[in-house]
Amino acid sequence: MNDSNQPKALDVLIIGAGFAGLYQLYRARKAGLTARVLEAGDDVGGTWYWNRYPGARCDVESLDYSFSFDKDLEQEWTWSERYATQPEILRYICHVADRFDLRRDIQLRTRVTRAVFDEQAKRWTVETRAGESSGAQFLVLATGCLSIAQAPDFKGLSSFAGKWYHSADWPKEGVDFTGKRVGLIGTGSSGVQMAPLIAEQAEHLTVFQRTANFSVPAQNEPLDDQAVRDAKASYPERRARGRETSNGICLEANDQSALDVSDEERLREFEFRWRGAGGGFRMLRAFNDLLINEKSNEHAANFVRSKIRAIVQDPRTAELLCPKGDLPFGTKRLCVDSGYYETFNRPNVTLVDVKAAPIEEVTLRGLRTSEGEHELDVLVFATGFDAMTGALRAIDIRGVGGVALREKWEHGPRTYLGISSAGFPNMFIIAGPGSPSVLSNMVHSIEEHVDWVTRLILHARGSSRSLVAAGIQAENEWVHHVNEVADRTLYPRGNSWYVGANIPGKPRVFMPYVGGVPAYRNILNDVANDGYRGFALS
Ligand code: N01
Repeated sequence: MNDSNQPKALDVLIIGAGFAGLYQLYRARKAGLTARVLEAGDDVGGTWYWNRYPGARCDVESLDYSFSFDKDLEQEWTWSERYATQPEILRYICHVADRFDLRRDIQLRTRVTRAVFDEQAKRWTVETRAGESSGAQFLVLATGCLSIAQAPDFKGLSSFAGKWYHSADWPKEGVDFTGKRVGLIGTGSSGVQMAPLIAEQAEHLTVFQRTANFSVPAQNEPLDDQAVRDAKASYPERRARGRETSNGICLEANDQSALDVSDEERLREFEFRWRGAGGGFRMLRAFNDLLINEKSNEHAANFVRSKIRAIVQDPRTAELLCPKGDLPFGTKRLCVDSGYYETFNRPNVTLVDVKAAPIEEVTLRGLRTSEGEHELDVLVFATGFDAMTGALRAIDIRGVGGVALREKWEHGPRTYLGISSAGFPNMFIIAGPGSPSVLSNMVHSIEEHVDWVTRLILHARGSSRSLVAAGIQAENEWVHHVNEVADRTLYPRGNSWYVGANIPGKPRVFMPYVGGVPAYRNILNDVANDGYRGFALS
């Protein structure tokens, strides 16, 4: 940041120092561009900096959820578990920042509040909460898809005598639940991951569930020396296989319909994917039509329900934990857990149905539902995020003619390829709405976007163009395509954050691109080979 408040002649200004911002900085530097990152946190890491709650780990296996751009980095870093914990992922991200000497171009503790495009100068100027400003020709929004926490505005929260925490803003020093009566609100991925650990420590854990979600066991395990050696020796093949799967993760897919096999065969496949060799998102690949065919989907849903009933000893609790109603399996982000359902067999854990008896208020001593008061010492919100658009809308972004992105996106996000938005030239979004993003291995999609955006910038520079602008027709066609592809699936049916259903008043739009990683890559390649079709370079 400059001292005199005058915009600096920077090529690329990047907002956010998570996986996306770090890689964009690395790639820009390699391309000979001057670049700088502004980051709100007091260290790098993005999602993995903020989400420090007990049990936080990635639901994509570490060998996939890691950078592939540097072969030496792959060889020198050793993951200790199949699914890395948050501290291990954060250590990895810090290692990347140090190893590639990225920190000298990262300004921490800097919250960007506004970004304005100057049509004359063809440059962006950003302003920060501290009142500083900085400018660059290109603006890259590496602000993350799940970075604006959503804490419900419960009546009475300020009167609560105990402490409360949100999963996405967890204290660095941790929280000691020993001897405490803890109330956990939210049973998505975060709640499902933290419940078993809180239950082990707390005197009592009350889980307040509004909607039962599907969860499958991670089947996490340590990676022993042999597994690590094998993985390191086969990284190129693993990455290549991953890139050819619909979500960019190296998982075995079964290319059969769930309706084309016998009951025994179907059960065998589901069991295989639930047990030791399987686990996690493998369940979504058990058959090729689980997310497009209602009947196939119902088979998977019934299988998971049967598992819940077999694990949870109290039949009433088991029934409450079984997802019901119009929630096709996997259309809300599938939770990947380690002992979630088993937790409800502990004598110190209670499940409360807050759909039947809604939360009315937080009181001095706890939380009141329509059925009565629960006395609690600590409240934990695992209530999610204003996903995909929240971090972009949190910045007052002004494009051509002073138009605000917030206004343009009033009825839902509109992008060309999930990368650019018409009227906002020289601005790029990494893994934004309209791209595979959260439906894919984020690290893979981030690398793909950053590489593509950097090539586009170099292409513009190489042909002496200073302005890169997505066209409105190309954008309209892309938005139509994103919706059309989503509507061929069961995804839009789930009341999930994928459609903004968790944020009161948010327009219901299926935000990520469900066409799959390989198809999307082909489109990106075609657009580039066609002279960046749909972009005006001037
Ligand atoms: O948030 P969520 P999350 N009263 O939105 C409930 C990623 N992630 O932080 O379903 C009562 O999924 C809400 O209930 P309902 C991953 O992509 C990844 O858990 O709206 N309850 C729901 O149960 C994930 O999908 C990892 O009825 C209220 C919960 O809060 C995404 O982040 C780990 C409520 C929110 O679930 C978000 O996950 C963690 C209210 N007023 C997160 N408001 C891994 O990699 C909300 N809820 C494993």
